[in-house]
Amino acid sequence: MCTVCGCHDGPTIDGKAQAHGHDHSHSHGHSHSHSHDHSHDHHHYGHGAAGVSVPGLSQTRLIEIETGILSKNDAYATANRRVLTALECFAVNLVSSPGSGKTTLLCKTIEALGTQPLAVIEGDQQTSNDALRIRATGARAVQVNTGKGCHLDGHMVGHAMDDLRLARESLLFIENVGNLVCPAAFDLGEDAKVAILSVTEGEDKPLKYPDMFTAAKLAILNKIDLAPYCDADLHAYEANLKRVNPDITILRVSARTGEGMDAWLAWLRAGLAAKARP
Ligand SMILES: Nc1nc2c(ncn2[C@@H]2O[C@H](COP(=O)(O)OP(=O)(O)O)[C@@H](O)[C@H]2O)c(=O)[nH]1
Ligand SMILES: [Mg+2]
Repeated sequence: MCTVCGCHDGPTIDGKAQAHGHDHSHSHGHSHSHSHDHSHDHHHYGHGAAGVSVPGLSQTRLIEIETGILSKNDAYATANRRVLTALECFAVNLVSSPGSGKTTLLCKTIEALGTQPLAVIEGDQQTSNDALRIRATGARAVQVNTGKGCHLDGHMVGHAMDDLRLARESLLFIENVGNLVCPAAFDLGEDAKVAILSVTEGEDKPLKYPDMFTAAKLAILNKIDLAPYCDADLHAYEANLKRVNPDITILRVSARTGEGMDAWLAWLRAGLAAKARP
């Protein structure tokens, strides 16, 4: 049970409960702020050494819990990474808020990649909608439903990878649960987190959710076809992304019109080539 956001176990893969549960009680950074014109003593969530405040739990205990959860996750992620390296697979973890266009981009990417071997792991709290959308392109996909969970973890992805029986030199796309907070903290064994930020979300989102954009190697600024209709300032999006992560690569894309897709496909192909053993 998550001490902060209430998410807990109960994941299924293609509707089936996972073969064995794992005790997964984690705590991760989560803060809120509120304006008030009165003064009293109270917690400001997100303050303190643990970066979070939970009534009844000390900062030391919170740090112990978080460290335990993340180190367990890291062990699963390391095992996944070993499998991916042995298979010379390039894996990307697509992270974003809900509705930024992850599944649409994936479907267009799969069509554009043609015969390139690939597979997809879909993460959502409920429904198999996205796995069905991916399978409609002819690609293999498994759906992980996280139930109350707010992110995929290394253990779920390991099971899904087993189900997919990945081909050598293939691409693995992992579409994480739509959430700009929690997935940032969880390594899945991927080669890169790719943050999708659509131009309808507001230029300040990298500043509000810096962990996600710091964790990502690549940011896709999606839905640029809509930029003229929502007064989106693409330079401001890019400046804010660079402010939280000066090393981030940014690509302007429209999954709808196909603009920018070539650069994204080139980025994927370069990643795959870099995984090949000499
Ligand atoms: N105009 C426009 N709409 C897009 C684009 N990409 C996705 N969408 C739309 O955004 C909505 C959410 O897309 P979806 O792929 O389900 O987002 P996800 O929740 O991140 O997987 C759908 O209505 C898509 O058709 C884009 O580049 N331009
Ligand atoms: Mg989706």
